Amino acid sequence: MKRIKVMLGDITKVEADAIANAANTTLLGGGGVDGAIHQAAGPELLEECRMLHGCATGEAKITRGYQLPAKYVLHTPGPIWYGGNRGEEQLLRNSYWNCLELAAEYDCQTVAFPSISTGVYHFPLEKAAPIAMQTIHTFLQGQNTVQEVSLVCFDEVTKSAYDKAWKNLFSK
Ligand code: AR6
Repeated sequence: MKRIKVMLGDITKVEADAIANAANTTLLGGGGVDGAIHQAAGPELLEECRMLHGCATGEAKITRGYQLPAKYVLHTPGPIWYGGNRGEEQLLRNSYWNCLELAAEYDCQTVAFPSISTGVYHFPLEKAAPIAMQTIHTFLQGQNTVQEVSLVCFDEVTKSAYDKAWKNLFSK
């Protein structure tokens, strides 16, 4: 039975086949969850990232997880929020979707995401959570490789937004 879980936690500690990284287009590290993932994975992650020559917003690239409990990292630069008229919502959908397509291609059954774009990139949380939830749900319905997707929220406010989006999708 495929399912979507919302949890509070640190994604660098999650034992999934793949975790997503809210990266930037250079793929060379940064702050927030990106910094935490590079810190926990060790320097080999940056070495592999250097060979990828960046990534466009909404696209995704995969690396190994090195010292992380996760086998793979799905790096995706989410959109920077400019007010909503620059295709931000579609780009956020693309980030989730393209990570999941890569995960399926690499035979991952369990995937964990942070709240992409809602930190430094300022995508409004109340808009981002339903987009993430709907995109993951639609993807899961169309394939049989990925079985469980976790949204790993770093704070209670973020968790409440994803809990609400989950309820709106599943308890009707
Ligand atoms: N585990 C789970 N979530 C986390 C963790 C963690 N260890 N650490 C932070 N978060 P952000 P963005 C949450 O800013 O908005 C970087 O510099 C955080 O609380 O990390 O997509 C990149 O290099 C927030 O809820 O990502 C880019 O330049 C969420 O992760 C830029 O930031 C996303 O916040 C990307 O910005």
